[in-house]
Amino acid sequence: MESQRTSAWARVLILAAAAAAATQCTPSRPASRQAGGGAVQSDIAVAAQKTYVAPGDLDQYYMFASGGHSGQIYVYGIPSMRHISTIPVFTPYPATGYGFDDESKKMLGELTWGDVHHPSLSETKGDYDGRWLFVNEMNGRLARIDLRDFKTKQILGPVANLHGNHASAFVTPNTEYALMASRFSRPVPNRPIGVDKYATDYKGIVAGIKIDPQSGEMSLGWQILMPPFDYDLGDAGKGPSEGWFFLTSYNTERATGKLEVTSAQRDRDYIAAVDWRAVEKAVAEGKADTIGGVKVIDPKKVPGLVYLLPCGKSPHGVDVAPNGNWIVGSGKLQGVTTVFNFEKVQTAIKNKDFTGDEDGIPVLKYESIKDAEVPVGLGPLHTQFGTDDWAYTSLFVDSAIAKWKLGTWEVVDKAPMSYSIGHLSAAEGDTVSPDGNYLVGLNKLSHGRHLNVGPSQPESSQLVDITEEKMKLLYDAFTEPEPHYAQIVKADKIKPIEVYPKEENKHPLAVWDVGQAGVTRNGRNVTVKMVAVRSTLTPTEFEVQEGDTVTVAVTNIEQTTDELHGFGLLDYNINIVIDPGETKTVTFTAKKNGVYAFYCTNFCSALHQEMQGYMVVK
Ligand code: RUQ
Ligand code: CUA
Repeated sequence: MESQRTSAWARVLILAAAAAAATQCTPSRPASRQAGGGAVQSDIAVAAQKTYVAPGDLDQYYMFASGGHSGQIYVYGIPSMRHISTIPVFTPYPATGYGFDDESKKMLGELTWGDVHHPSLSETKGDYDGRWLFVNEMNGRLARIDLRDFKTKQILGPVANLHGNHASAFVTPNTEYALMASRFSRPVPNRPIGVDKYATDYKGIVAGIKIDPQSGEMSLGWQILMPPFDYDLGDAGKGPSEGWFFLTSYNTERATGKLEVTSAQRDRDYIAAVDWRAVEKAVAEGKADTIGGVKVIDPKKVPGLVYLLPCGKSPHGVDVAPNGNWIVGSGKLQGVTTVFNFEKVQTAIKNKDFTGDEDGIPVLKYESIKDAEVPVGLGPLHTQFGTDDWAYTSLFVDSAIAKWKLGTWEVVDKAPMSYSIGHLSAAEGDTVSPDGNYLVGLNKLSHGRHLNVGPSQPESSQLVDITEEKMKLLYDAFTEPEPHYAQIVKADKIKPIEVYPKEENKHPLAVWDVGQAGVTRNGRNVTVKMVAVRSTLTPTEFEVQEGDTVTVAVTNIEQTTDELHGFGLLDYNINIVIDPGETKTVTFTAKKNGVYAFYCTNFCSALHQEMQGYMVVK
């Protein structure tokens, strides 16, 4: 087994080396110190200077990176690549008390694990507007983070009918919808039908999640019943293609079992093009059925909503270019990436230029809708965009980034990545107006780019300078596992608050005066209204009876930024953190009689160690 694995990787590496040798362009990167020489040293100096953010200075960009199956979002500054914050989303995080207080615990529900893949910043007219960040999760959920305070405010789902939400969140250019789709088909509604009926009785689902333009509140929009393919990635159309969603799919063979063989039979799979405005209209006209509480449209009964664009082979990423007319689809088992022309797609639809259908969904003729097959290299996955029509495609097998030009389709440069790049993210690189400047390769393996810590090697992402003709590697950074997609936004677009203003705190259990702090009892329910302010938690002691249901509501009455307090209760698995101006509650059952200490867990002042008290259980 072990030797088989090694040889597979050896093959990948040989391929990568051969490809690197074959390319005309010598990728530039800071040479290692061992290479010596004046010019080399100055290259390193240039790279160092470009990433060095001096003490007191701030980064130019925020990068929001998915944390994969850690369930979290990690925030980095660019160009320093410093990890500056962790936003807990689908997984408890004691550092901020997330998943311990009543509210976030309720939001997480039964699941304390999530698999985050694609962060999606809210947009206005196709540009990031700095309001919210939406993130998908494989267990059929979507979360909204408010960028006013970098906190998770809503988790929607698990959404009915849809299994394995990977092609998500990808909001529309004016944040009307976020996308969801099933990677795993199954019977809809879910019921125990054997896998032998997969091809006929299992269904895929593509869903539009409605977003309230004022509050950002997400609600179930609609779903489309799709053939049982694996929907993999998506993107929203913009400009001329605004109003459409594009989704790659693999396993259009409708195969089961060993997919690495059974799903790689066809030369072409599909990109599904969904006219979401038409879907919205059809749903409003009552053409949907309600399944599992969601409006579901069957395109066999309602034609004109979905079309299939053939795309080779086992496509992964699909990315709409800034001008909205080019749709780049990358077949991960190919050496080219395909560029489709949206105008041609529209013409083909009008002329019924179809080659067949899948469960009633028309398949467009490949030759009629493609503009180019760009020879980017082996294993193309994702494409990001820069200024002046530059496009950057990640190559997993080649372990490199290819730079090419939209319109001329010329590949002009390749930069090696260490190793096996997955996603890549350019500064505002999926908006209508990319910034250029920086690109980050989010690598799947790191192979010794950091100090050795054992069999699980630290993940590595690489910062690349894209201001010049040749891409230049600037920096290797540890990124929290498991990095998938990331988005990079100009720092001045994000305007976080300093404190929660007192006037905005409408919590029914908030107390703003230590004189009002105290304990009330209602039958077996005890409520402790507690005030946290440097350097006391008031009341400093309280008594309850064994078996009581106890709610501790802590208000941090500080109005100074960064003055957080914690409430940790020993032996109770409780730690909540309260930001200045916030009230949070935690509810638990007083167990075995005895004395239990509580204390402030967030270092807040010179007398932080004194910020402690006792709960006596009688
Ligand atoms: S995927 S390495 Cu989960 Cu976005 Cu492409
Ligand atoms: Cu309050 Cu430490």
